[in-house]
Amino acid sequence: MADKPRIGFLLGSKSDLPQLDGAEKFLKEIGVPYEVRIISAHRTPARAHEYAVTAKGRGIEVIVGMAGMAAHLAGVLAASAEVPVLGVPASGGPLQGFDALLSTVQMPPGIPVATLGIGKAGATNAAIFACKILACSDEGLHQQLNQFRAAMKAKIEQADEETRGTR
Ligand code: RP5
Repeated sequence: MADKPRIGFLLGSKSDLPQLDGAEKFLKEIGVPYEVRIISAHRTPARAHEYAVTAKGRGIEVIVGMAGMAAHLAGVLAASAEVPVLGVPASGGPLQGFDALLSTVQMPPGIPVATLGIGKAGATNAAIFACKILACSDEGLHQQLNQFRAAMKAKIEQADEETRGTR
């Protein structure tokens, strides 16, 4: 039986899915179980509310809401969820995600949404940040994140060795 998901990714549309590639790759590599749902604050508001209020009871420790255009998904989830909510403005639409960035990041005081960057990079950082929250009470995951960081450092150092003096 698959492990119970600890992180819930909610996307406002199936068209947002390709922006989740890096986040899923990271979570699979680090071995943290997660789930992905397509739930819209505007098109399926009842589902969004139900997900938010039942998440903690199902073992979800962090929710990531990712949506584009006049995206209010993360804010709507944060309104009723007991667990921390991260927001990722999806890129696309006439304003390329700038609209989603403003509607996600500028929450009125009292209902915070920790907002990451627009699009793929933001989604990947949301996955890493969600793991860092989980790692506050999970020493094994904490060590894995340290290894992830060490591997990134080694990669940049190697690139520097290979490049230095060649240009
Ligand atoms: C948002 O509207 C979605 O998250 C998506 O980024 C955008 C466009 O949705 P589709 O028309 O592609 O379904 O709610």
